[in-house]
Parts: sequence; structure tokens; C-alpha cells
Amino acid sequence: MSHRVLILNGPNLNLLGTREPEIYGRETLADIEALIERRAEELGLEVAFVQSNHEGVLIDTLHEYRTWDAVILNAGGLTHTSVALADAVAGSQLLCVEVHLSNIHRREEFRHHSYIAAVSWGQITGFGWRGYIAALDMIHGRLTEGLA
Ligand code: CA2
Repeated sequence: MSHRVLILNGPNLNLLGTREPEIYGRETLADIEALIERRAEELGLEVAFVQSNHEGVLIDTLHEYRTWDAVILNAGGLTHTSVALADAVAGSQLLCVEVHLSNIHRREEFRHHSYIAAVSWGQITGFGWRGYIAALDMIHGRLTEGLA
């Protein structure tokens, strides 16, 4: 059976491609999901995509997918505020890679801290949509090699 990876995007990421292209890029979320799907096929990974603007829906989704292997999580603004979402990541026991399109460490101070980081294998930040592809490659490497 192929490894299964959830791609979970949080608040406002449905607006990608409509505003602030200098920060988040020109691609829509659908464009990014198509790029991820193509790479997943090359790697032989099964992927599912969920985006929600609601914290509880994101938490419920993590519970629902807890039997999968990994999650790529861009929690949007909840990254910097949500202990509950971080608890759900930890509780799911999914291998988590945190992704941000922009480099959160080059932005406002309040974006420098991430609750998700402490429950993630690693963080990829500032590489735009390519960060999701890098995260998929990292997860594929770890799941197929079985090494930390
Ligand atoms: O850089 C990222 O990926 C972020 O997770 C994006 C969040 C932000 O709060 C985080 O600090 C960093 C915001 C997503 C908002 O996306 C928009 C896209 C287009 C237009 C308006 C908002």
C-alpha cells in the first residue's frame, strides 16, 4: 500500500493568487494542489487536500486522518495562536512538516513564533509553493528509508 499524506491548509489560504502576490506568489491554491498531486504521482504517494477557515474543522480533519502517515500543514495565522491545533497534530501522531509560503522569520515579530513547530518534524518557510514539494520529498525520503 502506498504511503498517504494529508495536505492541510488553514485560514485565508483559499485566497491565494487573488491578493499580495509579492508575499504569497501568483499561484492559486488549486494551482499548488495540482503541482503537489503531480509530484505525489511521481513519488507513488497518495495525497488528500483539505483547506478550512475554521480551527475546529482543521482539528477534526487531523482526527479523521490520524491513520494516515503524514501531514503537510500550513496553518496560516493559526500557526501563531493555536495551542489546540498543535495539540491535535501531536495527538494525531502524524509525521508533520510545517510549511509557510512566506518566510515568517523575516516578517512581523508576532509571526516568528509557531506553536506548530514544536510538534513538527521540521519547518519549511519562505520558498513559496516549492515548500510544499520540498515537504513531500522530505516525507517520502523518511517514509521509504525509515530513518529519522
Ligand atoms: O506564509 C504563509 O504561508 C503563512 O502561513 C500565511 C498566513 C500568515 O498568517 C502566516 O503568518 C504565514 C496568511 C495566509 C493569508 O493568505 C492570503 C493569501 C492571499 C490574499 C490574502 C491572504
